[in-house]
Amino acid sequence: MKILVTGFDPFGGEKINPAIEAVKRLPDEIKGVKIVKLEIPTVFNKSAEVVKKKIIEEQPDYVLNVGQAGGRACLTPERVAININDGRIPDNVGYQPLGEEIQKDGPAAYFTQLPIKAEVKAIRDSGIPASVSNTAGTYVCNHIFYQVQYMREKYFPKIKAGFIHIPFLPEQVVNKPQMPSMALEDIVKGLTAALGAIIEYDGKSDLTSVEGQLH
Ligand code: PCA
Repeated sequence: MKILVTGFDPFGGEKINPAIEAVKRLPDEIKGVKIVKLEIPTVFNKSAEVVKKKIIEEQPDYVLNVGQAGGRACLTPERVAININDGRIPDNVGYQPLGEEIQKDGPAAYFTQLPIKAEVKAIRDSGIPASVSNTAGTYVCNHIFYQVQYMREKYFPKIKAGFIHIPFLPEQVVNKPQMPSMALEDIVKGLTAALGAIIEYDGKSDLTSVEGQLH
């Protein structure tokens, strides 16, 4: 079995993106499963082309995309990707879509195939805070999550795919004292635990646990 894990490059004026920093530091193998790592640009469409090329090359069983969610305090496996590009800021080539569909012939949304509740439990069991998220936003992270789901539907039906958002690193918030952050080694530990859960739940349905939110 093989899992492709991607991390975005820095965007929005940041010098670093914890996503690619953490992805780079993941083990090359977890529970006997090969982990293939890939840096992708924070750019609408181009990010999807880069991931598609790597899927064709590597033929992974799973794809997990990882992105920075500045302001979140814990690791958040995402439940759903929606068919909209609505940039609050331009991407890394200056493109700022304001409410366009990602795919004209795609559904409004896709649910992940990954066991998000099992991921959350495994991350917490490793000593790192986690919760299920019900929105990946409307920027490049939601975009890649949606695009991989669309690719899966059209070209790679055997793949299972999903997304995890992660907090800022402490060095990104030294001048923002109210902003949460998490040490890189803790993010790596949490992602490793989440990947362990994905592997363990291969072929099984997700854990049943209380992770719903009122709003
Ligand atoms: N986070 C952004 C895009 C790249 C990243 O790491 C997002 O949440 O959309």
